[in-house]
Amino acid sequence: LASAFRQDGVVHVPNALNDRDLELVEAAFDWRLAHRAGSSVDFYPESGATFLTATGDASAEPVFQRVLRETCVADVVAELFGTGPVWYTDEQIFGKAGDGTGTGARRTPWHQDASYFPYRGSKQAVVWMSLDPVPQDCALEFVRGSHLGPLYSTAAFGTEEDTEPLFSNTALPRLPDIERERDRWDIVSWAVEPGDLLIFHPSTLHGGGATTAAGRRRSLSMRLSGDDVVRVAETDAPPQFESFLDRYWALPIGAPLAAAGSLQVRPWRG
Ligand SMILES: O=C(O)CCC(=O)C(=O)O
Repeated sequence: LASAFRQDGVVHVPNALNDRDLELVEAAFDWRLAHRAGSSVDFYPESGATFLTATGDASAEPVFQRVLRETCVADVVAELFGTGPVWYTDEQIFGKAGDGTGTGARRTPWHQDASYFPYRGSKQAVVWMSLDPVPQDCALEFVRGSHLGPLYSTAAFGTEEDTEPLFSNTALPRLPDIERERDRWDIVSWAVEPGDLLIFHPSTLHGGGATTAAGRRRSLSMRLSGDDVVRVAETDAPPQFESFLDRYWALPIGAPLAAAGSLQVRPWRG
């Protein structure tokens, strides 16, 4: 699994969570949803479908600590990293649902999570967990191996052109239009059941995950990092982007991310 993660930048781990684990994940999703004020965006409201996201660092919350401590999520990531401790950095939820009549929630624009954050390293993992079954034709999609290629600018989301950067003064190259030339990219995806994990490097290009008009998908992503992750200068987002990132922005360039005092989840130091 670790060598697939290193090479492809994404792995599918079926049936990793049991029913009790899933209850914890659902409680964590619900907590972030209930506390999303100030950290949440509703995209494409004109479509009638639901497409919301919210981000933050809820690692002080007991329900998040239970997911991190009691389920295998952090263990699998520790195995992928191979050596060194694992720290929690933040979480993101997506809630998507069709309008129940004719319109599904549209695709998530292609993007790389790493361009939104001021740190880089090979030991980074986004653990994406869906609380609802995701059929193949609505799957989250990844460009295999793209975490080893260029880092592109952020995607704005919610705009007419999916490759439009969120910040206009970006120094990073604009995202390629992957959706218009899908044949040129090595795109992989998996149908997913609740309990499966999709684990990807934050530099892996990913997108997709539409829902049908009758469909609904609630996902929780937990982002974790290891001991080679450092604060870098080259980043797309300005320092005032997402206040929960302040402690990372405050680090000197080159400092290990762990110096920011994130929760260490393996070995557990809660
Ligand atoms: O759930 C989705 O539609 C997108 C997930 C995603 O892009 C992310 O977690 O970065």
